[in-house]
Amino acid sequence: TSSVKPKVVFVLGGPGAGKGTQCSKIVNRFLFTHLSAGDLLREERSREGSEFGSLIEDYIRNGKIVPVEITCSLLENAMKNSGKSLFLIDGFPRNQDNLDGWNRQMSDKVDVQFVLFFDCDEEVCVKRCLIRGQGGSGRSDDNLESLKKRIQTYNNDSMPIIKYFDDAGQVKRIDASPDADQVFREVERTFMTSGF
Ligand code: UP5
Ligand code: MG
Repeated sequence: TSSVKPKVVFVLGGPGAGKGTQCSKIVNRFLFTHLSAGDLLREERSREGSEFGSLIEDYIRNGKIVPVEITCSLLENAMKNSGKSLFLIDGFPRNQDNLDGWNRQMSDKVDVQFVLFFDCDEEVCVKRCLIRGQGGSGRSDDNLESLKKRIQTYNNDSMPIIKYFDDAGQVKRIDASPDADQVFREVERTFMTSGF
């Protein structure tokens, strides 16, 4: 076992801000492994024999945040199974329960480098998700009703976590409203100036 802890960058921002899109670009350019908490939950939802399938679907459709024990274990297992040591954790932690659970389970096992925050207007976020839904994303939460709940959860529960990290000087903010390539130029600059 290595004595060097895995390094983590948290990637946060509203629904549709572009977290997944930018993480793919980061992975192509830097030596990071991308772990989307939402993708891991959707995978677990459809896993044969999962005891959490219907719970996860209910939470996702209603834009609610799944209890941290489930999400954090999926993240920890994915980190272990990857054999890698440099991670983008996309879409987590998104409320106080997530942050507390992470601190209990993971904070002494990994080093969090910074928080990459994709800042994007609500209307832009909603529009992007609706367009994606119309294109057949298959996501049960890419509809107006779920999006209203996702936005509400983001404003009420996730923004305070971003504020907490910002007050601790850990946030690198990116304007996520330009086109994806333009956003990535800022992202690339951020990682380079952070030594990656
Ligand atoms: N797009 C991307 N960038 C663009 C740009 N610059 N200009 C124009 N279009 C752009 O992008 C969304 C869409 O916009 C795509 O079609 C893309 O092409 C386009 P994407 O990169 O997918 O944005 P992202 O921020 O990843 O949006 P996503 O919908 O994945 O965000 P959410 O945070 O809502 O979704 P997530 O999968 O993280 O979570 C879903 C649900 O899972 C949550 O609501 C919650 O119920 C549950 N969850 C938990 O309970 N706990 C967790 O820890 C995580 C999730
Ligand atoms: Mg995503």
